[in-house]
Amino acid sequence: ISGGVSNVSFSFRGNNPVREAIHAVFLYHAIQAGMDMGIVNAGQLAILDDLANELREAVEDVVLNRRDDSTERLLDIAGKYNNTGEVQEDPAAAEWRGWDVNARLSHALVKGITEFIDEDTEEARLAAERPLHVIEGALMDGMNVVGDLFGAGKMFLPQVVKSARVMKKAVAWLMPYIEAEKSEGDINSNGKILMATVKGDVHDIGKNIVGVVLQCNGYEIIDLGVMVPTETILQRAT
Ligand code: B12
Repeated sequence: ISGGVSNVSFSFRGNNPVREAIHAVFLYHAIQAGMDMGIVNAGQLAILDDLANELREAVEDVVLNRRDDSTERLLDIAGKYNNTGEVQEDPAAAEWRGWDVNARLSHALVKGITEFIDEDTEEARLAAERPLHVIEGALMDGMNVVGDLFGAGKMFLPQVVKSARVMKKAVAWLMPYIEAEKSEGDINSNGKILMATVKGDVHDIGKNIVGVVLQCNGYEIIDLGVMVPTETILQRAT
């Protein structure tokens, strides 16, 4: 059993203390489980017992898949470890709460902060003409910032997963208001629409929004979900 060990920590590029901790923990457990050749940068390998307890425990939770919220817990503390391994406090932590609502929504999406998303989305909704405009405006703008940072290698997949959760929470807040806009007399179906995200693709936030909007406009939606093989889509459509 062999492999390049640094692959397991690739999503933490730019944060060497966390990467080295992941390598140390992974090697320790993988060797016990039978790994007999690992490609490692020996000069950059942390000693397992030298790791801060908090970091080691969070990394072990991820590597051993011990908890459902392992990713969040590691992400929460990862930012505290700089290149010297010292714990840093973020002085600007609360400053963003004073910003304008669009900037706050964008910040929450980029940083993956769910704490204030309901109240901020509500504030944006009250200021908007229609609830859908909040999605099409501030939330999409924020997601595009996330996409650009990710595309540029400045944000990593676990962080984008957190952004997606923030987006989903904001959209969930707006959904009842979007549904409430449905015209009362719309009893007849305008037709059926089959929706799916194709095999290999998990991006479903946009699809789900489109599904609800179409439903509100009198269409009957058959949503097959994500990662749907072509044959299944064709079978269902015929
Ligand atoms: C959130 C996100 C994720 C989340 C998805 C969570 C989820 N459940 O959806 C996670 C973290 C899982 C993810 C994973 C990956 N992602 Co991603 N992700 C994004 C991100 C940042 C936002 C997408 C989003 O939700 N936007 C908000 C919604 C509301 O907008 P939307 O999707 O565009 O939908 C609107 C319209 O497109 C349209 N629409 C959408 N669907 C439909 C359907 C119909 C019928 C109609 C009419 C209209 C319509 O209406 C919607 C409302 O306006 C984008 C970047 C971006 N700016 O889009 C990258 C992005 C899409 N991801 C990208 C990549 C590369 C990946 C990964 C391959 C990364 C990796 N190395 O593993 C994986 C793929 C995993 C997989 N197997 O699919 C690339 C895709 C590049 C490409 N063109 O192929 C992007 C563009 C980022 C980038 N710049 O590199 N990702």
